[in-house]
Amino acid sequence: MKNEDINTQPPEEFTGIKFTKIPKTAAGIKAIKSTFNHITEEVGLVKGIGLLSKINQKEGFDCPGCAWPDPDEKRAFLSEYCENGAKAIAEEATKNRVSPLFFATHSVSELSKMSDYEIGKKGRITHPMLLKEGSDYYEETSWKNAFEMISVSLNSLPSPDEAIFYTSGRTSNEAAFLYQLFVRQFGTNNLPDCSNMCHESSGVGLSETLGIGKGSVTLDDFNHADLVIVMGQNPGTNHPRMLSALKDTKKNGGKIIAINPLPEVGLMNFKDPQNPLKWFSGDKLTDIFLQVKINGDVALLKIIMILLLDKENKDKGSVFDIEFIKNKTADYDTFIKNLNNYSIEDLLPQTGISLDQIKEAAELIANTKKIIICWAMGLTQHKNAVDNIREIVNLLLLKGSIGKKGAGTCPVRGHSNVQGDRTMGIWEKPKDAFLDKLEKVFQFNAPRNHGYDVVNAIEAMHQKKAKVFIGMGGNFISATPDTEFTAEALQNCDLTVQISTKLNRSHLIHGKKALILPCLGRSEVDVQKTGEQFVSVENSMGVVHQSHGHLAPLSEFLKSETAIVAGMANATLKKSKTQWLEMIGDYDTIRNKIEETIPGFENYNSRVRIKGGFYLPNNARDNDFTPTRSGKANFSINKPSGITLEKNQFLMMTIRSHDQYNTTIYGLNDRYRGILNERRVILMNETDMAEMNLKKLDVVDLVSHFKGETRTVHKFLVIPYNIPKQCTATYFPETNALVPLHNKADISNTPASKTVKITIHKV
Ligand SMILES: Nc1nc2c(c(=O)[nH]1)N[C@H]1C(S)=C(S)[C@@H](COP(=O)(O)OP(=O)(O)OC[C@H]3O[C@@H](n4cnc5c(=O)[nH]c(N)nc54)[C@H](O)[C@@H]3O)O[C@H]1N2
Ligand SMILES: Nc1nc2c(c(=O)[nH]1)N[C@H]1C(S)=C(S)[C@@H](COP(=O)(O)OP(=O)(O)OC[C@H]3O[C@@H](n4cnc5c(=O)[nH]c(N)nc54)[C@H](O)[C@@H]3O)O[C@H]1N2
Ligand SMILES: [Mo]
Repeated sequence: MKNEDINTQPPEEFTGIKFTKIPKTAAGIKAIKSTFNHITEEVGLVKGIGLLSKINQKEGFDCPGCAWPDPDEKRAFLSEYCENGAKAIAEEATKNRVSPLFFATHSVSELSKMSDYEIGKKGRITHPMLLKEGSDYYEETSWKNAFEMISVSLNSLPSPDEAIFYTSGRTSNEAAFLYQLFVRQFGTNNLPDCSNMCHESSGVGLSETLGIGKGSVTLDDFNHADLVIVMGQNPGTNHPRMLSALKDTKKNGGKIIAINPLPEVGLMNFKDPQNPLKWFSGDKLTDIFLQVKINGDVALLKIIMILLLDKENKDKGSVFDIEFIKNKTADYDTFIKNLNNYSIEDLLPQTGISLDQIKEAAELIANTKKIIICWAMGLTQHKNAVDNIREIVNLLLLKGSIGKKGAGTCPVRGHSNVQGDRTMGIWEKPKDAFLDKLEKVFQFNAPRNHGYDVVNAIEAMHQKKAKVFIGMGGNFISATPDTEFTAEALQNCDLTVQISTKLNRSHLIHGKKALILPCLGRSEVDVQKTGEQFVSVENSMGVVHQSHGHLAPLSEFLKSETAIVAGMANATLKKSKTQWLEMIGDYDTIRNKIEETIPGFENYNSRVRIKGGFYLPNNARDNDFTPTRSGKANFSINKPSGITLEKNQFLMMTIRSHDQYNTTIYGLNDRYRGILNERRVILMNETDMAEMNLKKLDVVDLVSHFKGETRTVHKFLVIPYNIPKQCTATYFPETNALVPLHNKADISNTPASKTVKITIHKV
């Protein structure tokens, strides 16, 4: 089989677009209907209801949908799920199977011609599978064989740094801890993870300014906030349970400001699906909507802070928290001096918002004391993404809105254990203190050189500096930028290994040899030597808690991720002093080692058994900023994006539809944006369309422009939409091929998937 026979991207075919009225509110009855449709179709109704009743219950399993926390206290039956969480569960508990017979009758090249939606619907993988060199068909193999092949490939590399070990963010603490231990005993820090493409910019910006790369708020803070600002986030689709927290803020008299290029339905209004009395009326959520241009956030925040400073200068102490600034922060004067260099007139055009509206928001901010700022990918995936985050911190510091009840930072994480994986040491840039401890507990010499992150890993494989790729979950080819380049990188490898639940495109874009290692999902029972095990995860607010599967595993050939790591390590590391196979007999022994290694996990095994789990230490929450360089919370100097567009150029953001989980496409509808049964669309401003002579449903090609290079994707339908001028939106992964690998954030190296310069060409 030749690489030319393989499709690296979804087919350029339309699926039959339909439109529906954009709803005024999110959730409500339609969400419940959609939940039950997905559950019934994939799982069957009776089993499906049983499953829903276990999601996010204290004795149940952690929803793989997102990292939004569960209430510490009350959790009613069937309460802690949402439409999209239920879809995530339905995907995992699906009746459909990808068996050895399926692989014998479907070649890799044939499967690659399908859309991601079709590939995903094929279902769960049941057996370990091997693709031999030159073959177009995966064949069944044994676990022993698979582990042996991995061992031989890894051990024949001239240097351990020629292997790459990716992690997606669903992996449990126990599996992640063993995985990084295996990789470091093997001898490398090449541990890129999905976080590199996600909240890396938040981690970098927050660590520098506040001394911790995680958010500071707890769920209860939403009950006490005067104001919640939601920036660059679409919670109605991606974190639906967050809407309940926003509703609580409103109930207690707080206000909400939304900052987004799109008037996302879930942010504007909400019907609580768990409160039938509100199914019809709904709650208004957003009080002030600032429809910012893509990447206009630093300019907007600067205008707000200039207005606040004006007011403060007229009446000292009326707006800023002077005590807090004096006692707890550093570099205030430098910050103010720099702010004075900017003029509202220069900044305003970059925001696309009227000054009156910004004044209204500034007035609200001036008059409130307890502010929470929430954000997600709309801020982290830009060239100046770290500036975005630090500028948010500046605003919070001026207001003293950190380290107190009802106030603080809230980067809303994506994958359900992405934060926990980092805590466990899945990081290409580990701190020395962590490695020192690891060496002591496990008696080996840990590698000290920093490893590859996602972007550098792709580069290394492309340059043939890395030859083995192992993916612990995720879908590397479809999640990463620059699809064609990344495909070449993966195809350069000698061996690619994917540890997966479901079939995806990364099984089809492979190295010379490839393995698929099928693993248990969250919802399934995990039995080891000492009996049934549970795992633990950390949510977006630093609560560590149990996750306990209930369903019978779908095939006797599945292994838990933890057991797969132990199997790989045991086969590969001949001289390891770690008792890999014994450790997985009882996950308590792994947790004991985590406790020995990582601060904050004292009495892990007993505290994780307390219903609801326990909070990890968080210095920013405790109003303690000593871990920073200055020992205080740091003001910082940040710049507006400064992006310039030539005539007929547009900025494109690649976003999620309502019916997808990252690269897993649940369905073809984006109900909250009124677009049904089609993903190959580009949302455009109507005036821009008129100037370009484009009409609704015109077919266009999209060309991205970066440092003289161009990249093209074909056949997209133009949709007029309420979006600022010169801004456009498309769905990922269909347009990832347009995102240049080197179009990335400063410092955090996160692909700038929300600021892609494009031109639009009618075909
Ligand atoms: N159902 C479902 N849930 C999910 C996921 C999923 O795919 N499906 N993915 C999970 C993961 S891994 C993550 S990281 C999160 C992602 O959650 P989100 O970050 O909400 O996801 P995106 O669709 O990327 O949405 C980005 C939002 O930012 C806005 N935006 C884009 N550019 C800018 C900008 O320059 N400024 C501002 N202010 N706004 C901007 C967009 O209009 C959009 O509303 O969700 C998690 N939860
Ligand atoms: N253009 C563009 N690109 C983006 C983004 C964007 O906004 N725009 N967002 C980025 C973000 S925020 C993220 S987080 C990444 C996501 O990147 P990834 O995490 O790599 O991608 P996912 O689509 O979440 O991975 C889905 C696959 O994970 C496997 N899987 C599911 N559950 C499990 C499990 O329990 N165990 C194991 N071992 N495997 C499992 C299934 O086989 C499934 O096919 O994508 C990034 N890419
Ligand atoms: Mo993410």
